[in-house]
Amino acid sequence: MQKLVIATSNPHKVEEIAAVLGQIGIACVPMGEAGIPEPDEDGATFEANARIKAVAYAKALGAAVLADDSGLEVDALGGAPGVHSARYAGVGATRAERDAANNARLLRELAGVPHARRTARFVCVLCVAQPDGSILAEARGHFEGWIGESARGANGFGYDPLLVLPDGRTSAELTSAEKNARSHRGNALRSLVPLLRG
Ligand code: ITT
Repeated sequence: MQKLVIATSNPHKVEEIAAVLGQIGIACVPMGEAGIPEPDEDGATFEANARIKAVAYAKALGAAVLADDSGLEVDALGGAPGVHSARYAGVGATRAERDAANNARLLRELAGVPHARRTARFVCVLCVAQPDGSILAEARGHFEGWIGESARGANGFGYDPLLVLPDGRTSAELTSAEKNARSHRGNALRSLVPLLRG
């Protein structure tokens, strides 16, 4: 079985990535508490930030790593929160508190916007870098829906309770297998794997 280090501080990402890659014989190793300072994610695009993370952690760990930069684009907000999704409502607090504050801000920003104009998508860009900083492979995936009027569902993380899918459920109402089968991250992983094999 091949192994890949997953360079993220987000345990939900590790779980989702490990589930999809595990099905095709790639074992995922979380980077753990290696004490490596988090690089500044100051890129203007998901691609730039995925590269910043992959290169920084690959060099620091001396291993090939996979990094994930992801977020939510809302059409009625000109693509916001976009690359600022993680810190949309500010920094500090726990991950769960940040997620709740981000969701509350998003609902406030969209107050009064009708369903038809609440189109949105999750975006995930994956980047695999080698210890010398070179990029081995990159891939992008999308997950389309609408922002609901209120949060629904207890699965997943982040903005999942607010992304309503064509079948009427939110992303947080999917099982993890259902989410991985259609999500931005699942789609990006399925595009990435042939590039890694090549
Ligand atoms: P790392 O940078 O350490 O990987 P992070 O959680 O800070 O962890 P990002 O900078 O890529 O990751 O920010 C992603 C943001 O988008 C964050 O607010 C997530 O909650 C949200 N997000 C990403 N994927 C998501 C998903 O599958 N479902 C719901 N929200 C998601």
